[in-house]
Amino acid sequence: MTSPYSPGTRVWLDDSEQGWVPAEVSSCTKAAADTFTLVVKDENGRETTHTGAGSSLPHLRNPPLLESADDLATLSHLNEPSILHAVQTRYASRKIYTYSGIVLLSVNPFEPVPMYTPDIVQRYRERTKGELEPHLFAIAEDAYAAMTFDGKGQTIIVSGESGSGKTEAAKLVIRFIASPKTAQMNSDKNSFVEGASQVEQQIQATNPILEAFGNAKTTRNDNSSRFGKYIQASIALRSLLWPRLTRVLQLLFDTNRLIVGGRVRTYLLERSRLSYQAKTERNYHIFYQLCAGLPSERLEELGLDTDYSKFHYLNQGGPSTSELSDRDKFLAMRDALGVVGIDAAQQTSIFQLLAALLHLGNVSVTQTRTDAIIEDDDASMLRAIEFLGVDAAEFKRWTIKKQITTRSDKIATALTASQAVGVRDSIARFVYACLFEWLVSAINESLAGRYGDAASRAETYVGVLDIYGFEHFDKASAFPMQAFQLCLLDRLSTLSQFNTYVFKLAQEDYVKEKIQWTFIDFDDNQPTIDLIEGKLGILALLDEESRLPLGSDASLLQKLNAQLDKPANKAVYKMPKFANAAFTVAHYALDVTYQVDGFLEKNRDTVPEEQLNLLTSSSNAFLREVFDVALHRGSAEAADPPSPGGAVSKIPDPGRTSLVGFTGRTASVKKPTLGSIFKGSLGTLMDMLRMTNVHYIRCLKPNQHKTAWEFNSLQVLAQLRAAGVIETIRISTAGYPSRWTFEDFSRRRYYPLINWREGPTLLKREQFKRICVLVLQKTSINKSQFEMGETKIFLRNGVLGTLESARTAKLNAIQFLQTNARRLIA
Ligand code: AOV
Ligand code: MG
Repeated sequence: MTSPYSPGTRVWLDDSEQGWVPAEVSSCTKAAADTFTLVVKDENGRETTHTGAGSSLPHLRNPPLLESADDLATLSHLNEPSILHAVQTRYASRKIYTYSGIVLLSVNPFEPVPMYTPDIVQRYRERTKGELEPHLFAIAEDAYAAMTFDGKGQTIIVSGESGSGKTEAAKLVIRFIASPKTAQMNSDKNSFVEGASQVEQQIQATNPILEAFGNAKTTRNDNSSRFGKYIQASIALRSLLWPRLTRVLQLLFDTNRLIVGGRVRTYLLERSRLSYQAKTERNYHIFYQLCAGLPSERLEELGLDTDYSKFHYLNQGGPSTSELSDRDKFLAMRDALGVVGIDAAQQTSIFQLLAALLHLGNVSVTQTRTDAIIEDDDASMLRAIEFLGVDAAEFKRWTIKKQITTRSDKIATALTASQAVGVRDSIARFVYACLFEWLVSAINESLAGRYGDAASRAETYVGVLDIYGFEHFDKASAFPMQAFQLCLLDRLSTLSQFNTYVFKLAQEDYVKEKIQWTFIDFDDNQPTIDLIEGKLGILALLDEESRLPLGSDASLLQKLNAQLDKPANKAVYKMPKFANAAFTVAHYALDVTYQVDGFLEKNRDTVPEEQLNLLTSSSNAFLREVFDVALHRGSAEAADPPSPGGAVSKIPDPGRTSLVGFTGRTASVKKPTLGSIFKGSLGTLMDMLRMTNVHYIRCLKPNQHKTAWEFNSLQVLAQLRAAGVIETIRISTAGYPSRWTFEDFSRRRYYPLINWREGPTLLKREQFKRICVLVLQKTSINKSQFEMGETKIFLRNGVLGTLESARTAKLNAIQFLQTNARRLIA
């Protein structure tokens, strides 16, 4: 075996600070069969010696031509340092987007970049992905084109850790899709697009609303999404009669991007934030917006104050240091409410309900030796119950007492102060979660679209999935949000469709070019999925334990260990050595240790029955409507327009499970736990993803301090690994990562490598294919390393690097000859 190394070969050396540093081989000797000794000099002239075989030797560095390639899949040497280097070099020259096969990598710039202006939107319209610089608009256009072509629904999945830019990316994609084809777009990203149709405006209006109610400042992101969302824009294909012909016509004339409606799904809003915020974090933006944005007379009516530190639910994180302008956001949010048809009266009711929650949080609970006490004239309680429309005595009673039903009797027993505070907070969380559901439902009603001539249209859609990024690892939010995100990643990595999709594009080309091709197998993540979602998996055991009257976190852990800590699960389930109330799950992205304390309570997260009855029979008509919609979400869905049949009309509904926690008021209905809601929404989401074509945007966070243009290599590397970027490229490059047309390969690049006498004649006769063969022969490239198609040449990973070095050597030699010849003549 010959060595890929020789003096001058460019390589990467491990470095504890930067990951890797560039270096060059100064000598290479054979130590034994397949084993070589390399002397390598790094950038700073430091020399090191390495002996080994294969991958234990330093990674090869790509030729300069490829080092900052648009698409990492075209890298000749596909190794971690080369991938990291490409992303980093591009970022340093202000290129935040890089393709990685079918995935778009996006590195957060942490400052506004002039990349989303109306003219850039227009530029990416109707262009294919490779034509222009990598951009998320190209991914959106790609999805749009695929949808127009085969009528199939499309999903763009945006993933990445907290603060990496998912929500911004999702917004931009939606803006690209829901903006008029030619009209001027307003470059101010927070205002609506001029010339946009009503439905386009409504789709865009969902953002300021959902962000106000579902985003909050966390330590990692000033505008962190605390819920998952899937927004889809429904697009009409013209006629059902001749769908194929219509599609062709549409491709030809693409006269209208006719958005006829939209739909929003949300997943698992973080409820704990309503009553508890960690240091430096905030509650949901809407509360601060309200305090900053309402006119003073309205504030007074609601008992609110611009100084929100008076409210327990707003002051636990300490003084707010958010730079977000709450007042401006409030105005934009209110306009957006108007756009989706939530009128002034409803807005007033919403604000009153929010004020009620803040007062509720200030209800003071004290304790006698045994019992919890709330004073009858507690001003906060009086305000809260006034706005909630419930009876003071009843409310008070069921906050400080608990009803126990025995076989013959109902007995009220006293709660402790901390238990009573627990009840108080559970009410606030419950009402807020219902209000959020109501908003989503109101938005969907307005987005349901105008189906005047529905019969003549087939409908399909482009959707964007934006979930919360994981955090490292705040106990308060670890369950269930974190688990949901990680499980979704687990599922995505296994989703067979994803894998086939990776290959699909490559495969199409192979078939077209008549290349031999067999499928490759790869590891999947099924063991982790079974561990969590299986019949006797973590969620099932958690649910079982939650339903036992005497269930506890400790007994849950015992059950988990008894059931899951066995040899078959060795790789995915672990009992940590030192933490004793915890268990560890090997997720796709990383191992996570879950602390069990509070698990059961979080999973149950329910309001006492008596309080629920009180609330649902409130004298506040708006609140009753909120419960009605939230608790019977299924019925709100029934208002959807009928789908007009045909292959594209079966849009599964990932949101049908009510996420609030109750499916009905009748006692016979089992109250779903968070765990089962979680499992349900994950399942329906996956079903939907399976039915669509999936496109991926992976966001990367270049540093933890949100500093513009600062790139921390080790942190980015960790994210690339966790996201499986390298694995994905490996799979997608297992075939032939480089493909060139015969002409590009021969005339444009490697023509210098063949015999100088033969070249010109062949070029003249346009024998490009013949030149390709000659180049490969000349450079002794093994037959297994390439494949000749009908019009293209396909190269295995690594071949391009060899060719590039040979070409450089040849050009240097020619230059040397020329210089010397000139000298001789002179
Ligand atoms: P996330 O959605 O991934 O976090 P965001 O999309 O909220 O992250 O981005 C965080 C912040 O990064 C934004 O508020 C912007 O300041 C900045 N940012 C992101 N993308 C861009 C961009 N393309 N151009 C300029 N600035 C950008 V979380 O929701 O916390 O997981 O749960
Ligand atoms: Mg977000």
